[in-house]
Amino acid sequence: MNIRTVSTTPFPDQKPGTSGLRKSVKVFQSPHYLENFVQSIFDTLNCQGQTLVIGGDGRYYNRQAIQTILKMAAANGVGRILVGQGGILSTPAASCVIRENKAFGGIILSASHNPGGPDGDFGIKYNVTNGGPAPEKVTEAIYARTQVIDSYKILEAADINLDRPGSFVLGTMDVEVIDPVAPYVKLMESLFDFDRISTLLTSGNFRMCMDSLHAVTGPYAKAIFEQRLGAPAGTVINGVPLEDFGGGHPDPNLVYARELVDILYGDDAPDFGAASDGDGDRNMILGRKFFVTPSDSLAILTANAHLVPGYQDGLAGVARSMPTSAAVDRVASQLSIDCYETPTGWKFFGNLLDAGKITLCGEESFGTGSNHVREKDGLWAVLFWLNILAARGESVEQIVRGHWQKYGRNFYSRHDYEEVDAARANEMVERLRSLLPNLKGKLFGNYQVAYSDDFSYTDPIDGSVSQKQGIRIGFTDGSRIIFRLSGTGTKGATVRVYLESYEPDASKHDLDPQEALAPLIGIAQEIAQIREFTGREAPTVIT
Ligand code: VG1
Ligand code: CO
Repeated sequence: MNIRTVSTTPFPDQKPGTSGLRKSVKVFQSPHYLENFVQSIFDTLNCQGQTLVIGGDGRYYNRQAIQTILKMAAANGVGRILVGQGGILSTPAASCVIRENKAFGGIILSASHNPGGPDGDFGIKYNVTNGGPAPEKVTEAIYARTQVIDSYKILEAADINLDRPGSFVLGTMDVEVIDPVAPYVKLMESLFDFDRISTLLTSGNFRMCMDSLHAVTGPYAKAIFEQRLGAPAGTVINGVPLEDFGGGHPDPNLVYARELVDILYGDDAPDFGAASDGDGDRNMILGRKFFVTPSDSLAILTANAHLVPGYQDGLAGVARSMPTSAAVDRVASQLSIDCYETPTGWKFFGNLLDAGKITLCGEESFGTGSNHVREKDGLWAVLFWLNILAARGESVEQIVRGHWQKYGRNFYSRHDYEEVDAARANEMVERLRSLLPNLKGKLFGNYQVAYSDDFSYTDPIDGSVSQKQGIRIGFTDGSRIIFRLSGTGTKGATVRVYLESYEPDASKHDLDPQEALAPLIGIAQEIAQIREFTGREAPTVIT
């Protein structure tokens, strides 16, 4: 065996963010950059003789990175690697494969919703034995290692053919190229009423459109909706994964999934529309001329879970990230189950899921999931909605409006200021922190501040503490404004402003959220001086 030890020096910027290490492709292509991070994973975790899972969202540099990682894994004594055919594994499918094979962990290559291609972004993320993103103590240890690394090991060998299933040997390591879709489809079949959904999709009275945005879910969505459930060919659009996502921004929201939005708001619109992101863990749900906010979606899935076979025995509890609206809290209280509030990022749900404290969880950023894997799961959410639609025989809009009538409506919106000057964004947050102690009791128009803090989370299972997770300003009527800096962007800083108000009066549920939230939007500007610090008159993206 020809193992080469290569000298290297640390890169200062290899600290994982909200979801792994994300940088431009160009940064990842600089000599030793990928290798340093991968060796730091192997140095931090003892993978000797263990099984690992590898796959990615198919974006530019996925295949090259996988070949490098395979050779480094072989040189570092990994026992066996399962790799998705073509280098493909959606994030939830990777989580499923890690769990099913009781693997030690996995490496996922993705920058999720960030654009791809030679001028786009790339990313790498380590998932642990439960199939979920590594917790902070692991990512911090990997980062610490990147800061002192002086060499990495790599096997001199030819590339593996990733394009057909089969077994290979690399040094002393076994490599199995596996079907990336089949295990995931099997898991979905075990949770949802496929017969009932199939009856709906083939009835002739119901049409759906699934937009895979030329990202990883194309083959999964075609296998599930068109082949397995019998929806007509063409139900899945943009279903061929492309290395640059066709030049698009693979983020399923009203701005970036424009084609789908135009179809669902056009003449002769189908009954149901959905989209997913680069790595398949996000989802957007649309009815005919109707948008379901992700926060409402989580609440509605919770309220209707008893209609779905995999969840009909009840939910242990639910969780949402702190900026996600409190719509699900109302359902949880009605069901008398616990509702947890975690920092942004799926890694914080892992302990609660493992401990059996929660069954469903979600984030305002188009992420929903359950205890079936340890990642958020886009197609799972689409199937959950289809199962509810099939069981209730109502439209998406009817279901959402009925939900608001029963529980009240949590008006919600997120305003993003992307690619702003990082130093100024940090100054804005620092200034906000300094204001926090004096805000309580202050009046802004009709709104009185009930509390203001920088969110700190103590994990109820292992006691670990995560601080500075977002500035919260809560008002006496339950409204909230939250300020955070993104931990996934790669250019400058992205300021996120989250706005929420509660409206029990059904006669006011028709308001446009931007109108309903207008007073809070004004207060956010007044308190944070967003325009002054970002130099922007308006947000880049409103969701
Ligand atoms: C964003 C979202 C967060 C999500 C994360 C990863 O993080 O706000 O809710 O968990 O992306 O999603 P941030 O730090 O940019 O706000 V994905 O689909 O990249 O895996
Ligand atoms: Co994603």
